[in-house]
Amino acid sequence: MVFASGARAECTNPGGGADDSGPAATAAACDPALFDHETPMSHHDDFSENLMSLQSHILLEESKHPSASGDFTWIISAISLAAKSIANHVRRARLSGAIGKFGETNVQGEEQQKLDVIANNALMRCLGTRASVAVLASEEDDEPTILRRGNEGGKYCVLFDPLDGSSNLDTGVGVGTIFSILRNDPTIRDAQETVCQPGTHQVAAGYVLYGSSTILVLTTGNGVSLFELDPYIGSFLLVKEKLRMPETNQIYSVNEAYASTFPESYQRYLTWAHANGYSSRYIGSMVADVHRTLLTGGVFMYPPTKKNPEGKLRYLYEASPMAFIIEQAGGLAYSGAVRTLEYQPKKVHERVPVLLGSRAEVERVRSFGG
Ligand code: AHM
Ligand code: MG
Repeated sequence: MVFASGARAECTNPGGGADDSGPAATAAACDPALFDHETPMSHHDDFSENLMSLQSHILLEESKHPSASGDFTWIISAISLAAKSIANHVRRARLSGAIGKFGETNVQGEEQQKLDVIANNALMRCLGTRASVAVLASEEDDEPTILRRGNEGGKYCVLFDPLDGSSNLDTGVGVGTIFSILRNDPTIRDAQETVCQPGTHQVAAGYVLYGSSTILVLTTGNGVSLFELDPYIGSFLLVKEKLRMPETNQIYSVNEAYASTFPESYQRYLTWAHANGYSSRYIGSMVADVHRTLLTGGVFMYPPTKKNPEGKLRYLYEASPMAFIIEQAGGLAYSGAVRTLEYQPKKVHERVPVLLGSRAEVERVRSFGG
């Protein structure tokens, strides 16, 4: 098998100052023995002409902007490192006794799973050491954490849902981390106000899917890139750039058990879809459902329900970053009548309705009235 020159480049420039893989992984990547195996590494053959790690990709993107300081690369490397740690915990969860409830509820009244806490700690620890991070806001924490003020170098706020869909962990279903990166305005003293920015202000957004493989999807506003974690070398490798989602597909993804309490417009759409040969796909884990929608097209919806009249999903670290990704891939995303990215949140844990997916299919849902 031929291993791409990009892999060798990793060895000569393993970190560029922002290594996310750690010495062990770098050593593994540079071990010539690894390059000689026919299997199991022969899967690289499919894209061996363009073997590029997440870190190299970000460094390359930054090099196109002469004013870029590299701070952003450090943040992505922290997320990547935390994601690898979380992926390991998720994969070994049952063996290591990490399945099950932690025994506390978070600020939103949801029971925390042990892995929610593990994932939150991993992200807090990795991002907390990055000098350019001013504020961290997590689904699992009541209030955003202020790490440093603007005059102390804090340029960015990072918001995340550490382990979305964690109530599914017992059954081995795919779960994920969702993140959103915003600029920090040093003139605003209040952390809550600082992070309450519309999605259009995002510098970057992404998610990590811990499924049959570990996938990282990222946008910095210049298209969507998809990376897959190669467990043999410990790096996220670029699989697809400028990903475009299908214009349309006859698939809807929604918890249909709540349909009788959806707004009537959604009910009318579902009745129409039933009569027109649609398929339904719903995992109940947003990252997995959105990822499938991104790749195969259709719509994902979490409308207002009787139980959650505002919608269930949180704006800042669920709806907004997913909307950024979907729009960058050519799709559309709405929260009620407003384009999700233009919504102005008022609270860190605010919930909104979500409708996102293929352009034509989202427009079709909206044509039923909402
Ligand atoms: P979580 O952040 O507490 O895990 O909840 C969010 C999850 C999403 O992943 C998913 O889309 C939704 O809740 C599923 O909700 P439901 O079980 O009501 O269909
Ligand atoms: Mg969540």
